[in-house]
Amino acid sequence: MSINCTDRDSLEDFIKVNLKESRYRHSLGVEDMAVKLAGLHGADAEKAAFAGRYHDLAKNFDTETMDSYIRKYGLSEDLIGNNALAHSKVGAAILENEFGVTDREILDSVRYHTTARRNMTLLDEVIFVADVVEDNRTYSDLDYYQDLAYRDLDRACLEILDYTIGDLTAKGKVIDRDTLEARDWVFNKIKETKNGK
Ligand code: DGI
Ligand code: FE
Ligand code: FE
Repeated sequence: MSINCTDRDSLEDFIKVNLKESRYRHSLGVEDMAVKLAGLHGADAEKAAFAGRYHDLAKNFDTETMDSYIRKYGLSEDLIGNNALAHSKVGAAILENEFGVTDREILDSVRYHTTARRNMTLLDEVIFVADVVEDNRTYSDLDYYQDLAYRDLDRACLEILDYTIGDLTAKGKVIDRDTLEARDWVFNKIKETKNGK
Protein backbone atom coordinates (compact mmCIF):
# COMPACT_ATOMS: atom_id res chain seq x y z
CA MET A 1 0.00 0.00 0.00
CA SER A 2 1.74 3.15 -1.18
CA ILE A 3 -1.08 5.55 -0.33
CA ASN A 4 -0.27 7.72 2.69
CA CYS A 5 -2.74 7.04 5.48
CA THR A 6 -1.62 7.17 9.09
CA ASP A 7 -3.97 4.50 10.38
CA ARG A 8 -5.78 2.39 7.84
CA ASP A 9 -7.27 0.10 10.50
CA SER A 10 -8.96 2.95 12.33
CA LEU A 11 -10.18 4.39 9.01
CA GLU A 12 -11.73 1.02 8.31
CA ASP A 13 -13.30 1.02 11.80
CA PHE A 14 -14.52 4.58 11.15
CA ILE A 15 -16.67 3.56 8.18
CA LYS A 16 -17.87 0.40 9.92
CA VAL A 17 -19.01 2.42 12.93
CA ASN A 18 -20.34 5.48 11.11
CA LEU A 19 -22.05 4.02 8.06
CA LYS A 20 -25.35 2.19 7.97
CA GLU A 21 -25.20 -1.36 6.66
CA SER A 22 -26.54 -0.44 3.20
CA ARG A 23 -24.20 2.55 2.91
CA TYR A 24 -21.25 0.34 3.84
CA ARG A 25 -22.26 -2.12 1.12
CA HIS A 26 -22.57 0.78 -1.35
CA SER A 27 -19.03 1.87 -0.43
CA LEU A 28 -17.64 -1.58 -1.24
CA GLY A 29 -19.64 -1.53 -4.48
CA VAL A 30 -18.15 1.84 -5.45
CA GLU A 31 -14.67 0.50 -4.66
CA ASP A 32 -15.21 -2.49 -6.98
CA MET A 33 -16.73 -0.41 -9.77
CA ALA A 34 -14.02 2.26 -9.46
CA VAL A 35 -11.32 -0.41 -9.85
CA LYS A 36 -13.11 -1.77 -12.90
CA LEU A 37 -13.49 1.67 -14.50
CA ALA A 38 -9.87 2.52 -13.65
CA GLY A 39 -8.74 -0.61 -15.49
CA LEU A 40 -10.87 0.17 -18.53
CA HIS A 41 -9.95 3.85 -18.77
CA GLY A 42 -6.36 3.91 -17.52
CA ALA A 43 -6.69 5.44 -14.05
CA ASP A 44 -4.67 4.38 -10.99
CA ALA A 45 -6.50 1.33 -9.62
CA GLU A 46 -5.09 1.64 -6.10
CA LYS A 47 -6.21 5.27 -5.76
CA ALA A 48 -9.60 4.37 -7.28
CA ALA A 49 -10.07 1.58 -4.73
CA PHE A 50 -9.17 3.84 -1.80
CA ALA A 51 -11.27 6.82 -2.91
CA GLY A 52 -14.19 4.55 -3.83
CA ARG A 53 -14.19 2.75 -0.49
CA TYR A 54 -14.07 5.91 1.65
CA HIS A 55 -15.88 8.50 -0.51
CA ASP A 56 -19.06 8.46 1.61
CA LEU A 57 -17.44 8.22 5.06
CA ALA A 58 -19.37 11.29 6.29
CA LYS A 59 -22.70 10.43 4.64
CA ASN A 60 -24.54 9.18 7.72
CA PHE A 61 -23.46 11.87 10.21
CA ASP A 62 -26.34 13.53 12.01
CA THR A 63 -26.78 17.24 11.32
CA GLU A 64 -25.07 18.29 14.54
CA THR A 65 -21.96 16.22 13.83
CA MET A 66 -21.81 17.39 10.21
CA ASP A 67 -22.14 21.03 11.21
CA SER A 68 -19.42 20.72 13.86
CA TYR A 69 -17.01 19.32 11.23
CA ILE A 70 -17.94 22.10 8.80
CA ARG A 71 -16.97 24.65 11.47
CA LYS A 72 -13.91 22.71 12.66
CA TYR A 73 -12.42 22.64 9.17
CA GLY A 74 -13.57 26.11 8.12
CA LEU A 75 -15.69 24.85 5.24
CA SER A 76 -18.31 27.04 3.56
CA GLU A 77 -21.24 28.13 5.73
CA ASP A 78 -23.45 27.26 2.75
CA LEU A 79 -22.93 23.61 3.63
CA ILE A 80 -24.62 23.95 7.02
CA GLY A 81 -27.77 21.82 7.04
CA ASN A 82 -27.07 20.46 3.54
CA ASN A 83 -26.00 16.84 3.97
CA ALA A 84 -26.12 16.14 0.23
CA LEU A 85 -23.37 18.65 -0.50
CA ALA A 86 -21.57 18.66 2.87
CA HIS A 87 -20.75 14.94 3.17
CA SER A 88 -18.23 14.99 0.30
CA LYS A 89 -16.40 18.12 1.52
CA VAL A 90 -16.38 16.94 5.14
CA GLY A 91 -15.29 13.46 4.06
CA ALA A 92 -12.25 14.85 2.24
CA ALA A 93 -11.37 17.09 5.22
CA ILE A 94 -11.51 14.11 7.60
CA LEU A 95 -9.37 11.93 5.34
CA GLU A 96 -6.78 14.70 5.14
CA ASN A 97 -6.79 15.96 8.72
CA GLU A 98 -7.64 12.89 10.77
CA PHE A 99 -6.22 10.05 8.71
CA GLY A 100 -3.17 11.72 7.16
CA VAL A 101 -4.20 11.18 3.55
CA THR A 102 -1.97 13.45 1.46
CA ASP A 103 -2.76 12.38 -2.09
CA ARG A 104 -4.35 15.42 -3.74
CA GLU A 105 -6.07 13.37 -6.44
CA ILE A 106 -7.74 11.09 -3.91
CA LEU A 107 -8.81 14.01 -1.71
CA ASP A 108 -10.26 15.91 -4.71
CA SER A 109 -12.11 12.88 -6.07
CA VAL A 110 -13.82 12.49 -2.69
CA ARG A 111 -14.42 16.25 -2.35
CA TYR A 112 -16.11 16.48 -5.77
CA HIS A 113 -17.82 13.10 -5.93
CA THR A 114 -21.29 14.61 -5.49
CA THR A 115 -21.12 17.77 -7.60
CA ALA A 116 -18.32 16.99 -10.07
CA ARG A 117 -16.42 20.10 -11.27
CA ARG A 118 -14.82 21.64 -14.32
CA ASN A 119 -11.42 20.23 -15.35
CA MET A 120 -12.14 16.90 -13.65
CA THR A 121 -9.18 14.54 -13.38
CA LEU A 122 -9.53 11.01 -14.69
CA LEU A 123 -9.84 9.84 -11.07
CA ASP A 124 -12.58 12.43 -10.41
CA GLU A 125 -14.56 11.02 -13.33
CA VAL A 126 -13.99 7.41 -12.26
CA ILE A 127 -15.28 8.06 -8.72
CA PHE A 128 -18.15 10.31 -9.84
CA VAL A 129 -19.40 7.69 -12.29
CA ALA A 130 -18.65 4.62 -10.14
CA ASP A 131 -20.79 6.15 -7.36
CA VAL A 132 -23.81 6.14 -9.66
CA VAL A 133 -23.32 2.85 -11.53
CA GLU A 134 -22.06 0.47 -8.80
CA ASP A 135 -23.81 -2.92 -8.70
CA ASN A 136 -25.94 -2.26 -5.60
CA ARG A 137 -27.81 0.64 -7.23
CA THR A 138 -31.38 -0.35 -8.03
CA TYR A 139 -32.75 2.16 -10.57
CA SER A 140 -34.18 0.75 -13.80
CA ASP A 141 -31.57 2.11 -16.26
CA LEU A 142 -28.60 0.72 -14.32
CA ASP A 143 -27.54 -1.64 -17.14
CA TYR A 144 -27.59 1.21 -19.65
CA TYR A 145 -25.43 3.48 -17.46
CA GLN A 146 -22.98 0.69 -16.60
CA ASP A 147 -22.51 -0.16 -20.26
CA LEU A 148 -22.03 3.53 -21.09
CA ALA A 149 -19.51 3.90 -18.24
CA TYR A 150 -17.48 0.95 -19.58
CA ARG A 151 -17.44 2.37 -23.13
CA ASP A 152 -17.23 6.14 -22.70
CA LEU A 153 -16.47 7.74 -19.33
CA ASP A 154 -16.97 11.35 -20.50
CA ARG A 155 -20.33 10.52 -22.02
CA ALA A 156 -21.35 8.76 -18.80
CA CYS A 157 -20.39 11.89 -16.81
CA LEU A 158 -22.42 14.07 -19.16
CA GLU A 159 -25.54 11.91 -19.03
CA ILE A 160 -25.36 11.60 -15.23
CA LEU A 161 -24.92 15.37 -14.88
CA ASP A 162 -27.85 16.01 -17.24
CA TYR A 163 -30.00 13.63 -15.25
CA THR A 164 -28.97 15.20 -11.91
CA ILE A 165 -29.55 18.76 -13.15
CA GLY A 166 -32.97 17.79 -14.54
CA ASP A 167 -33.94 16.00 -11.36
CA LEU A 168 -32.85 18.83 -9.04
CA THR A 169 -34.61 21.37 -11.29
CA ALA A 170 -37.84 19.36 -11.19
CA LYS A 171 -37.61 19.26 -7.40
CA GLY A 172 -37.01 23.01 -7.21
CA LYS A 173 -33.59 22.65 -5.61
CA VAL A 174 -30.54 24.85 -6.02
CA ILE A 175 -27.96 23.37 -8.37
CA ASP A 176 -24.40 23.80 -7.20
CA ARG A 177 -22.20 25.97 -9.40
CA ASP A 178 -19.62 23.17 -9.65
CA THR A 179 -22.29 20.87 -11.12
CA LEU A 180 -23.24 23.40 -13.81
CA GLU A 181 -19.59 24.10 -14.63
CA ALA A 182 -18.87 20.36 -14.81
CA ARG A 183 -21.71 19.86 -17.28
CA ASP A 184 -20.45 22.61 -19.61
CA TRP A 185 -16.87 21.43 -19.29
CA VAL A 186 -17.56 17.78 -20.14
CA PHE A 187 -19.98 18.77 -22.92
CA ASN A 188 -17.25 20.85 -24.58
CA LYS A 189 -14.63 18.17 -23.93
CA ILE A 190 -16.74 15.63 -25.82
CA LYS A 191 -17.40 18.10 -28.65
CA GLU A 192 -13.71 18.94 -29.02
CA THR A 193 -12.66 15.29 -28.94
CA LYS A 194 -15.14 14.52 -31.73
CA ASN A 195 -13.95 17.47 -33.84
CA GLY A 196 -10.37 16.35 -33.39
CA LYS A 197 -11.09 12.92 -34.92
O1 DGI B 1 -23.83 9.93 -1.44
P1 DGI B 1 -24.53 9.17 -2.54
O2 DGI B 1 -25.99 9.01 -2.28
O3 DGI B 1 -23.87 7.85 -2.84
O4 DGI B 1 -24.40 10.02 -3.88
P2 DGI B 1 -24.00 11.55 -4.02
O5 DGI B 1 -22.85 11.89 -3.16
O6 DGI B 1 -23.86 11.80 -5.49
O7 DGI B 1 -25.23 12.35 -3.45
C1 DGI B 1 -26.39 12.40 -4.19
C2 DGI B 1 -27.25 13.52 -3.65
O8 DGI B 1 -26.64 14.78 -3.89
C3 DGI B 1 -28.59 13.53 -4.34
O9 DGI B 1 -29.58 13.67 -3.34
C4 DGI B 1 -28.54 14.74 -5.22
C5 DGI B 1 -27.58 15.63 -4.50
N1 DGI B 1 -26.88 16.59 -5.38
C6 DGI B 1 -26.02 16.34 -6.38
N2 DGI B 1 -25.62 17.46 -7.00
C7 DGI B 1 -26.25 18.47 -6.34
C8 DGI B 1 -27.04 17.91 -5.30
N3 DGI B 1 -27.80 18.64 -4.47
C9 DGI B 1 -27.82 19.95 -4.63
N4 DGI B 1 -28.57 20.68 -3.81
N5 DGI B 1 -27.09 20.58 -5.62
C10 DGI B 1 -26.28 19.88 -6.49
O10 DGI B 1 -25.65 20.47 -7.38
FE1 FE C 1 -21.87 10.64 -1.68
FE1 FE D 1 -21.82 7.31 -2.76
